[in-house]
Amino acid sequence: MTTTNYTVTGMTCGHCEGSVRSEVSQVAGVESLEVSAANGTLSVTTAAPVDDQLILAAVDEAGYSAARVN
Ligand code: 9UX
Repeated sequence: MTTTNYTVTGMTCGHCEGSVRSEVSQVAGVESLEVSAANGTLSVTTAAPVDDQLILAAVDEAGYSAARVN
């Protein structure tokens, strides 16, 4: 398992979190994720190293902007 962390800008409420969760959970290989509007963070756990472009695109699709931290 690999956990990859991102900062996400623009989320301010629980519905924002839900939008990000909904999109990112559909990315191939994503096992679980944690998203926090309060902290502006997203952590994605995958079986194999994550494809950043897919995660970044999914967050963009939800209407927010992500940057990888680690
Ligand atoms: Mo809540 Mo987030 O009303 O973009 S959905 S602020």
